Amino acid sequence: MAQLATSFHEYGAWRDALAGSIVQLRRWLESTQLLEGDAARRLDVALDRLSEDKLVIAFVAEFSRGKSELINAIFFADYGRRILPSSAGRTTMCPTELMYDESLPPCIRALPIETRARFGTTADFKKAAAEWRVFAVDTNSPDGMLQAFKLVSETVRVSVDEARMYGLYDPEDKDQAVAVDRDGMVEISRWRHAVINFPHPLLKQGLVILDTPGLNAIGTEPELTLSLVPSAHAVLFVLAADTGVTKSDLDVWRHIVGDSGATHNHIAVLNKIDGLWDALKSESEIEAEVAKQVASVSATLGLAPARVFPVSAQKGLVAKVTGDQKLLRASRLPALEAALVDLLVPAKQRIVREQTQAVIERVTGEVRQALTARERSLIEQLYELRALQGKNQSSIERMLIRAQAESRDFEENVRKIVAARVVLARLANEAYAPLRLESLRARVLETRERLRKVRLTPQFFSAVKDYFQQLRELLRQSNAKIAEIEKMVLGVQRRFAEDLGWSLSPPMPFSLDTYLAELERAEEAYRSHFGALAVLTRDKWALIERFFDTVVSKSREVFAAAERDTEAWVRSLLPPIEVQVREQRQQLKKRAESVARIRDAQESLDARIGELEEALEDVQRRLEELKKFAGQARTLASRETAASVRAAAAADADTPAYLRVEI
Ligand SMILES: Nc1nc2c(ncn2[C@@H]2O[C@H](COP(=O)(O)OP(=O)(O)OP(=O)(O)O)[C@@H](O)[C@H]2O)c(=O)[nH]1
Ligand SMILES: [Mg+2]
Repeated sequence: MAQLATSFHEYGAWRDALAGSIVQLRRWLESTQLLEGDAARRLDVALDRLSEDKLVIAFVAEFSRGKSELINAIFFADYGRRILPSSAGRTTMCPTELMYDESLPPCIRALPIETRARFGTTADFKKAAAEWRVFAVDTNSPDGMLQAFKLVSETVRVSVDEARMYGLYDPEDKDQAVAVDRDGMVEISRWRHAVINFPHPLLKQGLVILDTPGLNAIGTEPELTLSLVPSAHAVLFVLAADTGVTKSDLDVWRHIVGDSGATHNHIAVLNKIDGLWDALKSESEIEAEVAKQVASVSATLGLAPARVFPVSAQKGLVAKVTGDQKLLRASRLPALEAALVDLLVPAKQRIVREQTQAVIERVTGEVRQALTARERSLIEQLYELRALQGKNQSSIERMLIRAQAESRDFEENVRKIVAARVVLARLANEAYAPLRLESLRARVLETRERLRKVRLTPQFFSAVKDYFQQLRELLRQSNAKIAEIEKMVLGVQRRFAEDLGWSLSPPMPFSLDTYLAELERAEEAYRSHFGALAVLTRDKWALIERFFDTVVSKSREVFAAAERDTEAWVRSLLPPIEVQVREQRQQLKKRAESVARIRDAQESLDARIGELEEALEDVQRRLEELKKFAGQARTLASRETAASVRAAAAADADTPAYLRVEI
């Protein structure tokens, strides 16, 4: 973990420093009255994003492959014992998130399994704190923690009917039929989901570990497939050397790969290699055996051999607890940890960097534009007034008339911007309309109605297909309006460029394509789960309905995010022009007023020139300061962590970095 800890710490420090530089920039903008409402909002969003930044690692596998043991070995060896329950047979019964939210005391929050009979996904229930049971965790007592963490393996015995109601029993599944006892009861998890809030150093840095239960859980808790696992930054798929890749392992693998659309952040772990250690075999024989298994896993999963890590979680944990370096090396755990760092940190840093840099560049760019416009106008005024020095009253009069005319003429531009605002508001409403939750709700109701009618017939599949089709159509409608808005804003900018010689940066490129892709992924997941179902039974139906709930919840999420992003984008379009118009209008007014005062001998020409010179110096100083702040933030943002440097070097050399890490 030392490597992970160092790397995370380095990344956390980078992120905090970056946030610090944004805070500084924001304070400076505020103190110099250069902070516009929209820019302030954007900086705040960037800061929130940095403070809520999470790195999620998901552990997925069939039951008993050693997911929980691996988590214990990688993250919790310092406690000197197993913290997460790990034992033969099914152990972890519900999806478990380990994270740290400092606004809460250390605790375990658990969502009762009974909520599965009700409408709503885990994500929906996350918003309803009262539905969760909260158990305190005493972090000073490893025994107490161990006791508390046992919660994730708690089970209850319920009747087959009750299990069916929760979508946890399928009579066609032979394994499940065997599990029914003489009284017609089956054992199911007591909890639907658990969130462990725990002040572990890595969790404090924003790491989130997702431990999942094996066996069928992937099929029965659709949220894992649709949301939790695909949004993880790294997915560790665990296999065991003693079982090899079984059919059920492959089922799990296909689901996670199919659902997340790519394997770029997937690692396969071939666990329990200690089973291959054999005192009667030479080291090279064992090595050859391991290599053979790795090659076979790599071929079966279609994953590069460098992405398959043979380890012994159990021996790794023992080695760390007892400080046995030789055993630790033999467990090969450090190589996996190094790979995790090199997979996770650089990818995450790149995303955070790009997002943050874009905001900083945009905001500082707009402020620079406004300041440069002010500078230009001051220079022009100074030029004019200097030319008046030593001139008679009538030239001053002529200049006043010209200044007043220019100020009046400029009002035309103010009207133009008001008109643009009206047009934008209309177009924006047309772009939002398809994204509004009401329009989604109408489609959902319609589809649910249809599903009820076509229940248990193959028409069911076309109803779901149409549902996705309609949703995509809504996003496309909105996309078309967004393109229209962009064209309109470019037109306005062009007019200002032609009439006044302004150079304005074009609107940020924006479309809803990423959301379209997300919907496609959801549909793909749906298809891969149910597309091959030939017969629809009542119990499969319960499963499908539950999956559809998750699809609805996911689409709600997608639409809400699409609407929020579109609104933010629309809000950012006119302010840069408005700021310049306001600025110029003020300058023109001031200029006419000051020439009038000079004419009336209320102010001397020299004094006014002096004032303007001071104002010019002030603007130029601010431009310098702005450059300094922007430069600082830029340098910070582009600083690489050691893991990123390694990853970049590896990309150059075309060899995975973790192959070259010294262990
Ligand atoms: N020999 C050996 N056994 C291991 C190793 N890792 C885990 N095990 C054992 O495998 C069994 C299952 O481990 P768990 O950590 O509970 O597996 P899991 O994948 O979390 O299983 P579920 O929670 O049921 O999904 C336990 O008895 C572990 O002691 C290993 O590296 N070597
Ligand atoms: Mg487990």
